[in-house]
Amino acid sequence: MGSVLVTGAAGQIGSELVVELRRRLPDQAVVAADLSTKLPPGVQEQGPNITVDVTDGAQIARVFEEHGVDTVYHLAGILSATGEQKPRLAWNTNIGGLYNVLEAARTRGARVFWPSSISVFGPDSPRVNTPQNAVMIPSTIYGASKVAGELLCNYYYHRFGVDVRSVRYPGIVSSETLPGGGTTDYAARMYYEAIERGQYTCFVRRDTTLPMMYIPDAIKAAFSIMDAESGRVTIRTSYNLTAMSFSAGELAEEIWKHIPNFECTFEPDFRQAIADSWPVSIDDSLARAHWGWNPDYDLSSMTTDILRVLGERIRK
Ligand code: AKB
Repeated sequence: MGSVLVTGAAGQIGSELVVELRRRLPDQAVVAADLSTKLPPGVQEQGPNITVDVTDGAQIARVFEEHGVDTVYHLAGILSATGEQKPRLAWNTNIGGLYNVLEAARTRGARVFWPSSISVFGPDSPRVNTPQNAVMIPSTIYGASKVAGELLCNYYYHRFGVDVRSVRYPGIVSSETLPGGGTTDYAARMYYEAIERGQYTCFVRRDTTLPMMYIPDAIKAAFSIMDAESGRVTIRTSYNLTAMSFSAGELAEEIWKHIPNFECTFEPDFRQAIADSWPVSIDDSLARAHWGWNPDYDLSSMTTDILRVLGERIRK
């Protein structure tokens, strides 16, 4: 039995995915890899953990070889807001890194999970209930790297038979590790600041509505598509995926139900234009039909759960 490699293990999804994988696969090595040497305690304590630069193809090939990797969750990447400030870094990391991972996977016959994003869509895509095959002309370098990445995955599947599977994540709301450098970060941050300080200045307008998902559902989606029988995963670019859509104002109102003194103000910055170019809701019927996608959380149940989890952590 080979090992499972998770790149971006210190990140928002990686830090929780590693813990879940180690719980699911007690007899298999789950190798947590990140550029940063600072891994969250839950990941750090269990091991094996390694430092990896995904843009270094020789290093990636060596890691696959040394650890006998047969499955990789390739999560390392630069998100939309940081991408606009550092476009070259975003392209090199997101596309160079994916290319290196797909090459290593091809050589070793490993399976690959790679996250795409709603950022593949742009101002010309229909914004409501955006279909799987809507026009994809994004306005960010991050979105461009996700479109190119989807095509690269599709190419490696059809040309070399690499079993690569992908979903287009919406904004992810997490409690363990807060997101960094994204446009949808305000959602997780609003919960955190509501508990920690009772006050938050949101960087998008009150009426900004985006597709979102609670982290347990994001992890469930990764496992569901990876567990699905190969023949059911007929889309090898990436699947549309969602759980809920809400505006920043609706999110604040949901938090007020639990924390009546919470103060939220709205001061849009450059991330507003990015948010305005993305869908407000997503049609994920193909993910539901092909491999049984079905999220567990809506805005109300997510809010109850995350405020409990964050409250317990902050009180400790
Ligand atoms: C971002 O905001 O950049 C990401 C995404 C939607 O892909 N969370």
